[in-house]
Amino acid sequence: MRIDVVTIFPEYLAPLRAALLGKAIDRGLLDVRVHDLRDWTHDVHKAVDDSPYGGGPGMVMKPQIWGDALDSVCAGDTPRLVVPTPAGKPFTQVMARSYATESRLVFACGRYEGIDQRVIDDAARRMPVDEVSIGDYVLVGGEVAVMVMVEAVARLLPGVLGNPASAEQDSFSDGLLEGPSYTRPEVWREFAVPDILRSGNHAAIDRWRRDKAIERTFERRPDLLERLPEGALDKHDRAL
Ligand code: 6GU
Repeated sequence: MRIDVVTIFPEYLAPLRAALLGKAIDRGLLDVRVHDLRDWTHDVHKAVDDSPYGGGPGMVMKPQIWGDALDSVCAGDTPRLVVPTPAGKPFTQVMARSYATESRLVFACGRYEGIDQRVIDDAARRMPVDEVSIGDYVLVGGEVAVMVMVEAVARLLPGVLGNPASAEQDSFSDGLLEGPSYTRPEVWREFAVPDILRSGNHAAIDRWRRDKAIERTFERRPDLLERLPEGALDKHDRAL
């Protein structure tokens, strides 16, 4: 998969080349290209923003520069364009799975009060465009949101995770939060590992893990239980 990121802070995206994603890049599973938006400016000041029509605080990113940048980065291709914004639709694991099937993603990072809307409307005439938020809080710009989304997508690409079963067992893949995990020692600071996990009875262990997942989801994210597909809970689950 190829991922392009256009930003006025290219150095901010450096962590994408570290750790697991760095390894995926080195192994050729992922091609990440970060572009400096200011490369498409024409004036000596390399200005990328201007005051908003209609007044108000903050600055809006200029359409001409973004238009040229996206024309150049998307040239001859139809990638999916993702524009991070707190006003976007919420990013979810379902979207991460869908993005992981694309051959190309282009992320357009806005700063200030955002990008002139016509940039998004124009791009949408030629390619699929998503304005996406990573949660109900406000960041300074889209860069960190891009890192979040790229990490969520990249770990789903074939070969990126050492053990593909980890992606299948994630919180959210069955619509429930994952329950607690334990490793050695058996007792630590007076806390013992639950006996059942050492019983060797794998059917009972699976049942216990599912019970814990349901309890945790009920306590922390009751909204997720409401949204489970019909038939996702069996009789035992519903008795909890
Ligand atoms: Cl995607 N961008 C910005 N700037 N703030 C956010 C966000 C995105 N998602 C939540 N807050």
